Amino acid sequence: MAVAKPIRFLALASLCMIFYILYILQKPSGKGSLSTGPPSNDPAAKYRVDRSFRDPNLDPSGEPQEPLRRVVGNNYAPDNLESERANATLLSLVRNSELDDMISSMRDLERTFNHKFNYPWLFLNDEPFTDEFKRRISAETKAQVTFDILPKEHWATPEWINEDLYQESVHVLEEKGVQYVNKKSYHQMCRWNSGMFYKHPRLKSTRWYWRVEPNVHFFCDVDYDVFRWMEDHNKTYGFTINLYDNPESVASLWPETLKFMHDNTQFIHPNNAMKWLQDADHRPDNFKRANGYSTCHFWSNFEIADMGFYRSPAYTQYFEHLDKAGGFFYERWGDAPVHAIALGLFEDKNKIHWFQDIGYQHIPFFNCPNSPKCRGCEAGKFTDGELWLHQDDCRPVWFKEAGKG
Ligand SMILES: Nc1nc2c(ncn2[C@@H]2O[C@H](COP(=O)(O)OP(=O)(O)O)[C@@H](O)[C@H]2O)c(=O)[nH]1
Ligand SMILES: [Mg+2]
Repeated sequence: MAVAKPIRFLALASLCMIFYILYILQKPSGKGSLSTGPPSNDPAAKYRVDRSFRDPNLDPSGEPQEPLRRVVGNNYAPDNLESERANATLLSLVRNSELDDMISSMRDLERTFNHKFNYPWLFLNDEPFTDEFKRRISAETKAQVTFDILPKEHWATPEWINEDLYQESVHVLEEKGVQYVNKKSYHQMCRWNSGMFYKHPRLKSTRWYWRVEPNVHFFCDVDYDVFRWMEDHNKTYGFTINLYDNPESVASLWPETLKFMHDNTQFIHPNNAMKWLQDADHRPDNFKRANGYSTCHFWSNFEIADMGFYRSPAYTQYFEHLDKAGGFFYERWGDAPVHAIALGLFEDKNKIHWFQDIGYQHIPFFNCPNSPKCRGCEAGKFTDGELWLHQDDCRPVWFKEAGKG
């Protein structure tokens, strides 16, 4: 039977339409879609260590799982001695000269979190804080604020560090382009953040800390008590950003770690993240130049963590071993890779939590979720710097090895 031409045309057009609709429904798309693939028009894709990675921050997300403790009546009032606050503090090591930047960080954290929960702030410095610093900082919160100086012996360069050898190493590492290596105080700061901060007398009986640096930003309302969340969900360490380090700054950190492990196998956790630490596939050159360590670490300018971990025999002995080896000065071992390696070896990887919901920036990187609780950051944006900086994002490897916590 012959079919009229207009009818044939209509049938063909309908078929095309059906195929087009099917194509649109299947196609992976950008922000807010429920698809699982990476966005097709992503200019950073060629720099990513895993090109099939789709940033979870593109997809709508909310708060972590219940139980979540919230403000009810005066349960978190600053002067409530029976408050529901955990044994925790907001903690900043900071210089007098960073006052304006510190106030900026503090305003963001007070606005998004702490004006509700009123956790105390502790400010530490290797020099006495000025009156102006104390006055202007105290005006930014209704929570308790404490200022203190570091015990001299916590900051001082250890006596076994040879000054000539240090100067020689600075010269070598400068040639290799390692940042800040000629600043002694930077080495001191990294060592202090690795093995000293939790020994400060003011923190003796405190369990939890949230590390806050000057000139960082917080973008999203956090309406539950993050410290109680860590406690309730049996977590040790919380992070937002996971990055590769400059391998030249940690060239002998992994070999020293192997020596320590050889003599201390009892400290290795059965559910460790060794595969993440030793991943050679995603940045093979880093792995090679860092002598067996991927250089991936939790970016430690943001940390919400249990100081019990650092006070454990495993970490205490590990830090002592590293400190004696001298790499905080002869190289530029950072507290971030030191914390990360220790966590990856001695802790259950399920106790490490990605705070997806805490919108955060420390120049030049972001953690910015797709959530109505956030303002001022673009969901899924990892950096506002050069596109090649995307190569430093090692979250895909952490998520693959350990999940999202
Ligand atoms: N009191 C004091 N704080 C320091 C010193 N060096 C660094 N810090 C602090 O240590 C943290 C890390 O230093 P920063 O300069 O931000 O290092 P970066 O983030 O690696 O560039 C910040 O909170 C600084 O305020 C120092 O010599 N004295
Ligand atoms: Mg910083």
